[in-house]
Parts: sequence; C-alpha cells; structure tokens
Amino acid sequence: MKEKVKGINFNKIKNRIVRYFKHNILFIVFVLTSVGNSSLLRFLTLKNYFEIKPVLADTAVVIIIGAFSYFLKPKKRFAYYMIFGCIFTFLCIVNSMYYTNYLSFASVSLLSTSLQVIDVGDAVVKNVMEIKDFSYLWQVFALIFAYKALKKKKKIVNAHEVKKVKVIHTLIAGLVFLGMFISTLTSLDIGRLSKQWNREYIVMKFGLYTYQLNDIVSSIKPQISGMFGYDEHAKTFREYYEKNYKEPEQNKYTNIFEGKNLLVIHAESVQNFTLNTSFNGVDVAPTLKRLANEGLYFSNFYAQESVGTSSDSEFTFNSSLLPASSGTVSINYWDREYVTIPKLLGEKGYYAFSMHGNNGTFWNRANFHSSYGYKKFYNYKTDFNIDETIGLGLSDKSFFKQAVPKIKDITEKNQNYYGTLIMLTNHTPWSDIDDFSDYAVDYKYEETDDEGNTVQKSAPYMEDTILGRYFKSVHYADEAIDQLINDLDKEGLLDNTVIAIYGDHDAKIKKSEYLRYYNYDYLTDSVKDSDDPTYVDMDYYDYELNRKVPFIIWSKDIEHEEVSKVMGMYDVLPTLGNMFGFNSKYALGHDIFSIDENVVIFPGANWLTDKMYYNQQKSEGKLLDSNETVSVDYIEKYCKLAEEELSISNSIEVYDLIRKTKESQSVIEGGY
Ligand code: GP9
Ligand code: MN
Repeated sequence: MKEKVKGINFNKIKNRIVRYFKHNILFIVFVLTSVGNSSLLRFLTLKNYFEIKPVLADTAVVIIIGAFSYFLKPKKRFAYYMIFGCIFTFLCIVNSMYYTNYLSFASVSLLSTSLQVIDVGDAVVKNVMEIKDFSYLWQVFALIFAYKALKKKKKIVNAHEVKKVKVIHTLIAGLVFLGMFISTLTSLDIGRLSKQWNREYIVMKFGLYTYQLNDIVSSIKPQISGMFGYDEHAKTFREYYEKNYKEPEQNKYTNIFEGKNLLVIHAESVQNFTLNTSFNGVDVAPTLKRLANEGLYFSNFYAQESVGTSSDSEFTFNSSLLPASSGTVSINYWDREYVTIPKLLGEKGYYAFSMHGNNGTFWNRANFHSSYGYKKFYNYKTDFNIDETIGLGLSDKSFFKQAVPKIKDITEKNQNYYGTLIMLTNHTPWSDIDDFSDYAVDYKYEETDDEGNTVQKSAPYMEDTILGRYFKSVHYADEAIDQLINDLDKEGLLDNTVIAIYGDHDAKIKKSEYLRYYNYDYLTDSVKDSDDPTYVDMDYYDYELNRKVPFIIWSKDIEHEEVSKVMGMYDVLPTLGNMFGFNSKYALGHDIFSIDENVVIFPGANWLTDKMYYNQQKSEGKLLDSNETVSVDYIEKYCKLAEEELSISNSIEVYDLIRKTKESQSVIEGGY
C-alpha cells in the first residue's frame, strides 16, 4: 500500500489517530458508555434495535458536553466525566422506570406529578421498579474501571494537551456529528420535536439526551408562555371552533333525564373485559354486568388518560378536553377556566359535590375539584371515618356506607344534585385483597380415581398472580357498587337518580400476566409453549384494545341498549349533555348518538375508529376487521385531527384561552 497518495500522508494520519486514542481514552470511554446507555434504553423500552439518527444525536450531545472537560486539568477530568456519567445513568434509570409504568418517557414538567407516586407506596416497588432498570449502572462502573486502569499505567498524569485547542477540536467533532444528524431529519421529525407530546417518537429519532434537553426547554416554556405565542394560539383556537363547532342534534335520548340527579361512580382501574370474565362459573363483576345488561352499555369505551391517570379521567369526563401534553391539568393547569359538567349543571340549579376516601391533596383534588365547579369535596379524614383501610386508604365498602347518608342529606337540601364518587380500593397493587375478598381464581375440575369415584381437584391458575389479585379486587369493587345501589334504593334515593359508571383507566397489568391467563394448562400447572397450536398471543394492538374500560348509564326505568361504536372519555359530556340538557361549545368529543363515525384520540396522538387502531407513535396501524380496507387519506385525516385536537386542548390549558376569550368578548359568543 502506498503511504502517500497525492500528498496525503496516511502514516502521519494513522499515527495521529493512534496518538489521539492513547491520550483520550477516558473521554472515549465517556462517549461510548453514554451513547451505549441511551441505546440500551431504546432497546429495552422501544425495542429499537438499530436506528442511526438517535445514535448520531446522542454522540453529538455527549461529545459537545465532553469537550468542555478539556478546560480542566487531566486529573480533574475524571470527576467531570463521572458527574455527567452519573447524570446520564440516572436519566436512563428514571426513564426506564417511567416507561414501565406509563409507556412514555419522563419529563421535568412532571416532577410534581411524579411526587404522587410516592403516595402510592408499595405500588411503586411492586409494579414500577424492575431489575432491568438498574442495568444502566454499568456506565458508572466502566468509567471507574477505565480510570483505575489508566491511573495504574500512569496514563492520567502523562496526558498533556493544549486545553483551548483541544476544546475547539472536540467541539468541531461534535458539530460534525450534529451536522450529520441534522441532515437526516425530516420536517415531521422537526415538527414533533417542537410539540414534544409524542415522546416515544422523539426518543426514537432524537435520542435520549436531545429529548431531555428539549423537554427542559418545553417544560419551562408553559411557565413563561403567557408572554409568548399567546396571539398565535388564540387565533388557532378561534379558527378551530369557528370551523368545527356544531349545535347539538336532537335524537331519541334528547332531554330524557332532564330534572334528574346524576350520580357518577369513578370505578378505579376497572377494565371492561372483567365484565365478561368468570372463574368456575362465578362472574368477576356480576353487578356491573347486570347494570350493563339493564342500562345503556357502551362496550367500546376508552379512557384517554395520560400521566395524570385518575385526575386526567376526572378532567376529561367533566370537560370533554384532553390531558395536557406536558405536565398534568390537575397540578399544572387546574386554575384555568374550563366548561365542565358541574358548572353546566350548576347553572341549572344542581348542587355539585365529589367524594373520595383518600387525602384531598392527592392529585391536587382539593383545588381542582373546586375550580371545576364542585361546591364541596368530601374527603379522607375530614369527612370520613377511616374505620377500614385497604391499599391506599378507606375501603370502598366503608366509603359507600358513609356516603349514602351524606347523599340523602344533599337530596333533602337541594332540588337536584350532581355527585362524583371516586373509588379507591381497586388501585394497584391489591396486596391485601385476600383479607377482604374470598373470590377464587383457581381452576376447578373433576377427575375419576382408580375406583371410579369422582374427585374434585383444583389447579392454582391465577391464584398468587398479579392479574389474579386484580380479579379478586374487581370482585370486591363490584360488591361495593352492589352494596351502594342497594343502600341508595333502601333510602328511596334511586327513584329520581341516574347512575353513570366509568372505569377511569386500565390497571397497567403486564402482558405476561395475560399470557398466563390465556394459556394456562391446568394439568401441568404451567403456561403452554408459544409453539403450541392452541397458544393465544397478545400483540401491541390486542393489549391496547384490551385497555378499554366500562361506561354504563343506568336508572331504574331505563331501557337497555348496547352501544358498540368506539367512544372516548371526551364523548361523555356531549352524550350526557344531550340527555340532561346542557352543552359545551368547547367540547372536543361528540354525542355518541349523533355521530356516524367516531374517533377516540389518545394523548400520544394514537387514534381509534371502528375500522382501525392507528399507532401514530410508530406510523403503523391495525385494521379491526381484516376484510376491511382504509385509504391513505383516511389515515391522514385522523392523524391530522389527532394532532389538531391535542394541540387545541393543550393551548386551552396552557394559555387559559376560555377565560381570556370570554374576557375579551371574542368571536365565540355565549361562553358556556
Ligand atoms: C388516588 C386515586 C388513584 O386518590 O385516585 O389515583 P391514580 O394512581 O389511579 O391516578
Ligand atoms: Mn385511577
């Protein structure tokens, strides 16, 4: 091989490279371990095996940060790398844990929200932390190992470079990576980075470190957003409602409940499939099943909660708006003006109240319930005697027992009421449920012994599993609802009252639990092999669709109807509004009885129609009926709508647009 080609001295270049590596081992270890850790995170969370974009982005960020280490003396550089190495490792661990729980990535704007997790106690240890979350610690050990090895060989002391030049050269290297990364970006990538709600997508395309830096910027933005961008958001908001607002249509349910009380039961973590589940011939949720069979049953109903879980569902149920894309409405934007069911019914003379057996500060309920228009929030020790505790607080049965006389009192003092009863017992992890529920989730069968006698047998099946405990707990919650309805009836409180029951979100149970439930072999007491012809698998879409929750509207004299059209939490306000005679001009959902094709938009901009579930995070979807087809235009239409509605909703929350619009007597007349 020639050593010189047209004046290029390869030997010299080679020597320089070798020399560079020799003198910068610690820096190189820092870069490789940092990029390696964020790649591992993508691998373990998004199952993203190899994508060049995030690797380029992470490398650029790490090199640029690392470049400044050359301002320090060689001996102090290790401390610099360790500090950033620990920060990066910490970010990976936090994001890994966060992803396990929320299927999304952490945000500094959620710090206050995350503090709620502390109150959930052992639910965190049991369901949030996993061994794999700590695998990222290898970076710290690798740095220490490299440093010790170099020190032994006296490489640290010998390192010598002109500092400023070194900083500049390293920065240039970082900028080269940055340039390469930028050249791969599409306009879609850039658009999503600025919006920041599709966190999975951003981590997948921009890497963890760019995501986290961008997150800091976009989390600070809302705090100062009153000063920036208001006009533009207010304009988009006005135009959206001018274009899309339609007066409510009349249908067979219009005003059927006018003048009746409305009692809402927030059924903690109850998923819809439990209504169709039984063990050994005993239903998991016989009461809910009965109410569904007697009342209006919305069998394809989805919560649209984000990281604000319960509180997001309470917000969306009451306002027909979607959760905030950064932060949580109940904590960050609770003091904005919203058009809500308590306010709308309040205008009709209803007394609005809510009750919950947990501390009033949880999810900031004491504040946001009053801001949403509830006149009183009965909670925890102030209004309830904590005589029986299960999981997070007062047991549902005791809670309901104590709620009935309060409801009676409210009924006597007011012409009408709107009440929300927030259940608690069925909150993960259902640790002590065995003490309160004797519901069995084993598999009972019969066998004939050698003498021809029938022997009753039992295999453990779902006993001592998370999903098994969940079934027991739902059974308990179902009994509590039965007790409430009976007690209300005994007091004559059901005659003029409509009950609405919703599951606030899924129970966040892992797929492996469902695979056991679907594929248990009682003869071997084990889960069948995945190559068994009868094996039932659960893909991403099966899992997402199974997250649906029940929604039931029931009254003593209602006629049963099952509505199988897809429906979201944001459709509740318009649907109940049509029945009770109220309306919000800002509702993003629809009266389910007045819409041909409905769409449920999820906070990450995934969406669901009766035809397809589309995963906008990954730009792929699944047809619900494989014989159906949809056009590209169809997908684009709903993708655009999802982005538009999430953005409008977020603008209302961040910029307080409903209040400001009312104040400025702007284009939309009438307010609420
Ligand atoms: C706590 C309860 C649970 O009061 O509503 O909240 P979650 O963890 O489901 O959001
Ligand atoms: Mn909840």
